[in-house]
Amino acid sequence: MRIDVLTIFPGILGEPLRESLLGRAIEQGVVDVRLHDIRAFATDRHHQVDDEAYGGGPGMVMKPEPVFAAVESLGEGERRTILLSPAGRRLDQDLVRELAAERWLVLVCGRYEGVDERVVKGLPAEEVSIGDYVLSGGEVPALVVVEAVTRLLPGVIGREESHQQDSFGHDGLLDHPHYTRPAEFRGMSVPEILLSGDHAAIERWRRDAALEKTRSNRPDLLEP
Ligand code: JD8
Repeated sequence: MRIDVLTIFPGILGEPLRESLLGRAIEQGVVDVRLHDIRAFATDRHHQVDDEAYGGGPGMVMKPEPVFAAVESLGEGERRTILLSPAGRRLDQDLVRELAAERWLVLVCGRYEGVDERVVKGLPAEEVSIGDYVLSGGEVPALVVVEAVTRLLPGVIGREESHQQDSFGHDGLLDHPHYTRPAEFRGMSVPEILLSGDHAAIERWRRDAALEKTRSNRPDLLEP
């Protein structure tokens, strides 16, 4: 899969993309992530990417021309263009699966008060939000999309990191609690059953514990 990320702060994404699972996926060529500096597509003397809001008020708005020029520099082809925005469709694992089925994604990161609305209408771009809290720009949301999508690509997750049983897998439950050595830590013991070697009993315990954790922490996930 190819993912192009358009931003005025490519540095925010550079290092995180080189680390861990994501770094390995990129190195193996499973995903081809390309960062583009929107400022390089501003044609005026000062490479201005923002301007005052029509209608007045505080704060600046990202200009449409450099964003369009950056997107158009990518060439043609079947792709989904996404603008990260607090006004967007909320990202969940269903949307992540949908995006992971695409061949090519273009992620546009705004800053300031946001991007000129003609970017949505004209590119066109779908708006996606990673959640109901306020961030300063679309870069961290874009990184979230890249990581969530990349994990689902064939060959990225091995036996070690199996996602068949992950939280928000197809069963829609939170994950069961996990324990590792030591068997007792600061007076807290690992549940006996996990030390028993009885794999069927362990499976039942994990299923119950996942259900209980979901009831307790996220009852909304159990509603029909
Ligand atoms: C893009 C500018 C900041 C947004 C005024 C200053 C996503 N879940 C999310 N929360 N926040 C964002 C996000 C915030 C952004 C931009 C994404 C571009 N800002 C603006 C409007 C209110 N602040 C996001 N995805």
